[in-house]
Amino acid sequence: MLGYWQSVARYTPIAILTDLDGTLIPFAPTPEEAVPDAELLELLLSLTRLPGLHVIIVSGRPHGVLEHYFSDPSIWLVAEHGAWCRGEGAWQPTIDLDPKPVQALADRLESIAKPYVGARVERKTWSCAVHYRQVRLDARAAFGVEATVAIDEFLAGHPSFERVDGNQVMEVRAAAARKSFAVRWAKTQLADARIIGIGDDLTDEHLFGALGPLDESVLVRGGIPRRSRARWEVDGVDGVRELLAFLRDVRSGAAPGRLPVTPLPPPAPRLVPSASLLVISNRLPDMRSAEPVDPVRRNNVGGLVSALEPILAARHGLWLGWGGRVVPDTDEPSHGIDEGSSALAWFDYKQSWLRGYYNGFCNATLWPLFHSFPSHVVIDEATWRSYVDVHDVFADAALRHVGPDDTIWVHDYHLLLLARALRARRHRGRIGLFLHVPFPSLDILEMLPWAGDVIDAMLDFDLVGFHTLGYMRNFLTSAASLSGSGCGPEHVEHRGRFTRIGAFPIGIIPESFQEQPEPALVQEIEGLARSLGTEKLVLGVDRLDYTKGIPERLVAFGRFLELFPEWRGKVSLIQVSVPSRADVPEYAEQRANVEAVVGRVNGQFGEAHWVPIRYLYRGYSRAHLTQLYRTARVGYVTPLRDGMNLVAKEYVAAQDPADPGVLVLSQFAGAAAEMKDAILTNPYWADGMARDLDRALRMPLDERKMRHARSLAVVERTTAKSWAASFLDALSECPPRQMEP
Ligand code: ADQ
Repeated sequence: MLGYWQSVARYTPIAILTDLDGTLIPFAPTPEEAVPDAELLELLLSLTRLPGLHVIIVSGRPHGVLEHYFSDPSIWLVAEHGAWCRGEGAWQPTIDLDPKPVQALADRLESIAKPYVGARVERKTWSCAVHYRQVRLDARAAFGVEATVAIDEFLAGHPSFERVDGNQVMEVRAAAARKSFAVRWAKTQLADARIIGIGDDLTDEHLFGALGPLDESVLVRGGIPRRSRARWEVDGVDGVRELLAFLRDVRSGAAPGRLPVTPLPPPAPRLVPSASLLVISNRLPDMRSAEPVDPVRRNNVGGLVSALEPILAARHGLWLGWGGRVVPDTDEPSHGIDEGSSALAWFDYKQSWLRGYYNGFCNATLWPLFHSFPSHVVIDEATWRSYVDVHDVFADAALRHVGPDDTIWVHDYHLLLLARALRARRHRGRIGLFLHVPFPSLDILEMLPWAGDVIDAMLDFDLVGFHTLGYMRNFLTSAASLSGSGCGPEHVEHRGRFTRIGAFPIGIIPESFQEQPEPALVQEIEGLARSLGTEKLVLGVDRLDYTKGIPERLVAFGRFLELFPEWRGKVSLIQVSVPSRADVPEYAEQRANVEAVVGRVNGQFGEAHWVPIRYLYRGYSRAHLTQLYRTARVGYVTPLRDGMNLVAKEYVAAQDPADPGVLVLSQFAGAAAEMKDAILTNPYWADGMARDLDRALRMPLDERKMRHARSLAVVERTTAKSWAASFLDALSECPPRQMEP
């Protein structure tokens, strides 16, 4: 651990983002009495004098107070939980809201507080806090009722504000002001900076939650023990100061003192006590119909099921969706509940829904549109109408299972209008959407005649989550342009509705790709490799879909054999493609196309003792996939566009750390935003892909080990479980919706 923290301390550039009260200085009976001392100022300045190191104080205090305490411009400041920041220049506001209403609330709270000795109202620009620590115990209840009535009335008319209760303080503040803003701001000001976030209270959890896989989060122990997203902890203000001195001394080459941090175990998913949780996806994880079970679908949702199951079980939750059976339009679709390890509420589709909604608008319009394939996009008003209508079916089905205040988590592009349909049925509870596919740029989205409607309906969700910051930015730009909404860095405000926007990169359950395989399975995969007459294997694993870039990959492999003839007879590519949407004509075409390229490359280069490409059109069990991943020297994951791409993470998880393979990853997969130690490649350029493959095959062991260790750290940090927990945490923090009477 000492060596690890020494390497953290030497990293350049580094940014220390630290809270003030309870972290750098101890709490005092009133904020005015908690003041930075000379020793602290000297410690902070000695850090900012070191090249490549920045100190940013991130506090809930008013910006004027921070300015007064830290006038030296080398210390950067983020005040009022992210509403103001001061970097190289003058103070900048980060939110665009009229502060007058909250100031009027502060006036009202002050007049309520007057007769209560000890009650104090603290004013900030977009917030006000009511402190009642010093109000006599027997007067607190009466004061609390009066203040709460005033605050509730205010919140009913001002959806951009929220109430946050602290230790003997109630605060009303702009919902957009979050300490997570400080992380994004630091990353834009200081490109490639590694962040050490330090804090003690709940608002610091937003900061910890926004940190990337290479950043460090440090919880300051002192108050009531609580669950935290932090990776490390220190003991009180003294521990923080000791840590800062350690960082300074290591970095400046002086003899460091004791390292005061200890590791914290990763948090268990928070199981928010609530009546229930309803998860909705187009298709249910397990089919109750008599159809043969499609292994990909099972595998595909496997991560989702394992991530969501404990949460659903603890909250008496339910998963709702299409059970997989289709009935003629003349029949009444049936519905029911299957009780299993998690309860599944299913209903049947009518034939016309499958045609118009699922194969039509979902798969022939939204899928290519969101993956930026404009030439594949079909625009058809009839399928759009079907899409709108099926949302009513889903909304009615949902309300059979939840009360008006329950939380609903909706998945993917099939259900973008669902919050609107639920609000129309007076659902007040929180509704979140997670989009598993990319969100395109505005110029692509605008191809859709109903783009404005779609965006407007998405703003009826309380939280919309994406895999990456890039998709999130595309959404914010589209929302601002198509619906004229007001956008902050992490929210959209439109017609009195407030929608939080966030990036929640999905992960896998790494352990399930690290189990020891049965010896028979090892032999089977070894036999497969031997039958190809090769020394090294390159592996592609995908659903057979045009977005996955399979023909392009095979063409690039042919090019690789042309450009690097020394590899002929020594390297083979195994491409595993699982059937997908085979009833859509375009997908059948894709299959024929892939088979044609395989034939061409094998015909051109193959020899009696060596097969260049082995194409396997089938699904495999997880154990088989794991062993294939382990055997392959290169994971060739080159989609033309992909929301995340879990195969990239599975490949990394399955490697032997002592002799790992190399991941060659498309720069257009969402995973590329996190997996910076893969070899990133451009799937549209065959020669570039060929050279990247050559480089991966020649990579020395030391470099392979180093890149793999860093990629594995990413895969283990953001798992399927932490993804589900952080989305639900963020959803539970959304201010409740006020319904119009
Ligand atoms: P998919 O487009 O299905 O998912 P991906 O993330 O790669 O893409 O997941 C595919 C899953 O299917 C993997 O778990 C893989 O192991 C499995 N699989 C693929 N081929 C298989 C085979 N032949 N046999 C067995 N299993 C196979 C969508 C988005 C992605 C996003 C996920 C999750 O398109 O971008 O990563 O959702 O949000």
